[in-house]
Amino acid sequence: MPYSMKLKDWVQECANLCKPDSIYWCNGSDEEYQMLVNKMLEDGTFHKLNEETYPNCYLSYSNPNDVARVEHLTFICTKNEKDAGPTNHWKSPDEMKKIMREVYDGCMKGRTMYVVPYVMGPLGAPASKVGVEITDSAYVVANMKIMTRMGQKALDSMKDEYDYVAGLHSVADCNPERRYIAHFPEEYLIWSVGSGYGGNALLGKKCFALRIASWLAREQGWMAEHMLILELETPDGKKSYITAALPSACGKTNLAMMVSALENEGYKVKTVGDDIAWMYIGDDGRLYAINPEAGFFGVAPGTNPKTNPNAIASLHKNSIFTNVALTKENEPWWEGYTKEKPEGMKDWQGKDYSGEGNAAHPNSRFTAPAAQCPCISSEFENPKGVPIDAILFGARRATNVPLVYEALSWQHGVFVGATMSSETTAAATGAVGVIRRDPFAMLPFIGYNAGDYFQHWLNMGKKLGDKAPKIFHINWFRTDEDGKFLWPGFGDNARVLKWIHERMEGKADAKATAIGNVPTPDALDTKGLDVTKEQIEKVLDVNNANWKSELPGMKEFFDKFGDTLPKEMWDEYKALEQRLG
Ligand code: OXD
Ligand code: MN
Repeated sequence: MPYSMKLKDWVQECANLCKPDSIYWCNGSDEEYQMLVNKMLEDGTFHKLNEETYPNCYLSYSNPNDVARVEHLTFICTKNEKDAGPTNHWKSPDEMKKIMREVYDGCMKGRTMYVVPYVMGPLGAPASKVGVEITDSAYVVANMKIMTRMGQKALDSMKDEYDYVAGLHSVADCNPERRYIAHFPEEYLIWSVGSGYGGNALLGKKCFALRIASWLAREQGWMAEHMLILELETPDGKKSYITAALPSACGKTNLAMMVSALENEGYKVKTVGDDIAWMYIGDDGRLYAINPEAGFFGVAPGTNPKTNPNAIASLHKNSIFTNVALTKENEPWWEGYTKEKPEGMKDWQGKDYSGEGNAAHPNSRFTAPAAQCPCISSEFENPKGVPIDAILFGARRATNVPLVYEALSWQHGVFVGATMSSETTAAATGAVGVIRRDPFAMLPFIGYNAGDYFQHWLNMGKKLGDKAPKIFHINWFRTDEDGKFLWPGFGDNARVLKWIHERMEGKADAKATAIGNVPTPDALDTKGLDVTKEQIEKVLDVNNANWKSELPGMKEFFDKFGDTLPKEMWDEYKALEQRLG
């Protein structure tokens, strides 16, 4: 999986272009981390939090114009436009490089250029891969230390001097007019300029582990997905592994770290990953997943000891907070952390908080080491990964979409993934709460033509045959007429996992509907739950008339793909249309 230049030559080429004062190769040691922290404390990038309650934790404010992923400035630069497909922004590699070279030219004058080698995936795992990020941001280096296996160990993991995905990053002048997140998948190359925000700047995450990796995965016969990986221990003491694709800021971290409401019944949840899964077919023909990341870059707002005690425990030491508010006690705070707003806070830009509007930015984040998570699975570092029994697709939908349903086959499951739609969130700039199609929760992350991506999913299903995981769709966010959530969510989502598990064992009842198999109200374990039978019926309801109104949007989306849409997707569309009557 080679980049075309020897690592040292590429670093020199980048230095010639960006003209830094000095070049620093990161070794990944704790001393180095401390050195970077000290530098950032000195120049004001980092603010030290309360050492007693948040030891070794720091707060950083971003430029207010730079708080989220910028999908409109994110490009897939393939030689042929068709290879980027209708869901990506495209520019030819030559044109994009010409534009970006002008921004890069001399952008690191007066700065240090950090060379950050990193491994995505457990060390020594056959599915792991090396990346090297060049950046002028110490904040990025510190985050990469938490989010990846970074430093000398990555250099040691390279098979030869070409064995890496290359990523050049500079915050430059952080100008939204000169901000580009560009991918050159044919070259295994990423160029990012003008932003310091995680998803744009920590190049191991979205740029490599999803966009470039999805391209590689198609070439090489595996899958790179925007999915959490959870371990479900069942009363018989067995462990199942489930991946779930949900759009950004729709609760992947909460689901992955859930404290099960059914622990007493023996259903326990452990975390393998909260954002990205790399999946490959093992020697036994089953699908295995590794988490390429080593940390969590989680959405802070809404996270509290009730909604996600494991995240709160994970972030209490050795963590970085970005764009949260600051209390008088020098502790981080965000909307939903505590019921009452503390008095005398600074807001996410470090200004005295007036009490009006948000104190923390809606997309404020914590960066925390996965190893600190109390519920991290013992399989987290397993180089083989974990065998996947079920794949869930999820969305944030107030209407129409029931709490859970089971796809009728792998092919139907691919159709369910391809037609996913969800309300937009603050993780990307743009309007929040608008319904958009988000196939496989990968709309902003598929590094090639999404039609070819659907075909790749179909091909993987054929290879897996009867060993393919079962596919389900979940929606925790359905509301009643008054806009109130019908389902309690959080730990009670274990009740849905129980039904899914029992379906896989051939035990639980389901009702066939036009869209797939939905639990009968009695098949869902609602013992001890304070919801009415009517509410359960509502949250599971599939209304054919309403679902018919979903069809035109699906068709419009599929029409964009022309001949790159697999015929099977139209077959499934017609079958759904027919079942809806
Ligand atoms: C993320 C995202 O940060 O999806 O994980 O935006
Ligand atoms: Mn994500």
